[in-house]
Amino acid sequence: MEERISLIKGDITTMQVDAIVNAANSSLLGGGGVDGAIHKAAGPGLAEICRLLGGCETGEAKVTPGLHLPAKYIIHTVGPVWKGGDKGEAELLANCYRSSLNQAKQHDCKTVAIPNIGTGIYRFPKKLAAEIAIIETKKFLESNNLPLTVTFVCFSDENFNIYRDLLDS
Ligand code: AR6
Repeated sequence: MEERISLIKGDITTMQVDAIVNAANSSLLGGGGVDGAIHKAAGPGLAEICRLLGGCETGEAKVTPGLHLPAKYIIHTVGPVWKGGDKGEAELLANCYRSSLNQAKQHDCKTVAIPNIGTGIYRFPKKLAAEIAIIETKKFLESNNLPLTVTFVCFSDENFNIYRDLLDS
């Protein structure tokens, strides 16, 4: 299992993988954070394609081509806005990982990179989000042959350190 999960600190838009995951909003029309960076790097064609998808529910995931990105596909998922923890946020975030990895599998992706969904503008607590990300990814990889590898891409030192400690333990 260990060799199928890796961790790096960096910008997900530069990842040379079959698919990157985007932390989008339910309109899928773009926004700030990693979503803004992905739309900027993929080019204006991405918003045009996303407009045709009719939005996305929280916890679900939809796929577009990567356009100008090195990645072949972008898997857009919508994390929950953190409202204190008693609004099903943890289960919704787990659904983001399940749906995204399932889409990767359906699209025959061998390599996938995932950012820290929900932990920016949506304010999901970072440690809990990392625990959910790692548990759900391990579970999925244990019962599926694809994707072969998942790379967690952390933009901040804080998230990188949280993931490193959890993956080491
Ligand atoms: N590469 C990797 N990770 C990044 C990058 C990047 N280039 N840029 C930021 N991050 P956020 P959310 C990290 O706010 O909390 C958007 O407006 C960032 O440090 O992007 O799910 C959407 O349209 C943080 O750890 O996503 C939605 O409206 C993580 O990505 C809303 O934000 C997620 O932070 C979604 O909020």
